[in-house]
Amino acid sequence: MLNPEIESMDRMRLQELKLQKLRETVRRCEENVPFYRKRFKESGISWKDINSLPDIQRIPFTIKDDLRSGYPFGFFAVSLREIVRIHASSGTTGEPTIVGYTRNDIEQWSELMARSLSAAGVDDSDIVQVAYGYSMLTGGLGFHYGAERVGASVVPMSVGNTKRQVTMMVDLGTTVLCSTPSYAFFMGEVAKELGFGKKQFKLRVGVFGEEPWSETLRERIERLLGISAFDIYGLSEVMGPGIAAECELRDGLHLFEDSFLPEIVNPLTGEVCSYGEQGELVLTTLNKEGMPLVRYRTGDITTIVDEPCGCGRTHVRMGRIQGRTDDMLIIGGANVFPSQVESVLMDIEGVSPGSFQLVVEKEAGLDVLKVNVEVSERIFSDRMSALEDLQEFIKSEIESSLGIGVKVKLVEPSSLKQSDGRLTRVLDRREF
Ligand code: DLL
Repeated sequence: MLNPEIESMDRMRLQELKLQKLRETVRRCEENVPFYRKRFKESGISWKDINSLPDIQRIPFTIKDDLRSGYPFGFFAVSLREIVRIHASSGTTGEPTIVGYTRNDIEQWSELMARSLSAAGVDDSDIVQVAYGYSMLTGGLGFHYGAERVGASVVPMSVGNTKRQVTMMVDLGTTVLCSTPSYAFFMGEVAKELGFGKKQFKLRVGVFGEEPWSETLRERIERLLGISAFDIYGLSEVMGPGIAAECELRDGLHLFEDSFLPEIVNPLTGEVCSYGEQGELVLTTLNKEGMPLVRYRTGDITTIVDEPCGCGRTHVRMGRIQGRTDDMLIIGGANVFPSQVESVLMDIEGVSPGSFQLVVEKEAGLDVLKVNVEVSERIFSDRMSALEDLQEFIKSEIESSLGIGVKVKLVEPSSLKQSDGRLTRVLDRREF
């Protein structure tokens, strides 16, 4: 359900509100967070100098390493007495970072999660199964509080124990599933093994995020579970899930501008890009008390559009996350993300979509991208000519998606994993 007062606010008024909140946030950081006080002083800026939204560009970025330098509580802007919850980021790109929330922050977060779930059509008649982890990560509790705020009946399953999870879904008549897209897909497969299908489920909506996924995966999950699947985005440093979410039109994720100020910057130079251009998302919190952040570089690559949406919401829309700056490869001048290759492989039978490796090398001074793809046992033992045909087909599909030439090699199942079971997705062997 749309909340017209905030979600479809006139854009001029929204900009005024953002400026007022931005000044307040910068002031809070300057007065209460020693890191920011020092940073602002060094760059000769104070909250009093912020008189328009573009003035934010005078403030330096905050990066993950800054947060690490303040581990664990160095970025808190209030005393620990006022912090009622502590979470951590997933730490997939290094050490985890700690985030603290005041009571108001939890209220705000629940409200934004309720907003996200309502945008996906969830209401108080729904049974919402939360299959994100209930842990220091923000998925489980973030969805839990939001779904309760909507008035739905919440089933706090957490992640794992999949057979029981599927059985509960059938027994309780769960109507909304919240999980990572890959776990939703896995659940669908386990359900099939248990003899359950769409007929036994009452599911109608899925709200999926926490990891990159593609339109192809969306379609596959929708078919498997008989649902409409919605994308939701967030990161714990800035709050958790509920920073941006899709509405019923599913044409981009509305980024909640009354609470966050988004910018898109060139990931290499830090220059601010105009809306519509692809770049790194940078976020400033506008309401947070416990751990406000100014110009935080998310590392996520996307675009922002500020054209009106048919749903009536006026907040800008963010495109699907295309990848992370740490994953982005520049090959012969083109930007390439592993997720693009994954998306292509997803549609091809006989290959496992996640099991591939990109190797970039220099040959005669030119960048060459090699894609090693694991194929299933059945395909691998097929005739040589069939393998060659498949290889050629994969090559042309990847080339048309990336817009550059590639070399493809099909390899045996499980051969790309290292001895610790992990697969290094990108090997950049170029010497710069
Ligand atoms: O993943 C919060 C979350 C929980 C979001 C549940 C959505 C649903 P972190 O553990 O801090 O927080 O990881 C944040 O995950 O910077 C993105 O790279 C990635 N990510 C999150 N949502 C999406 C999405 C949570 N919808 C990091 N699409 C972010 C692509 C996503 N990537």
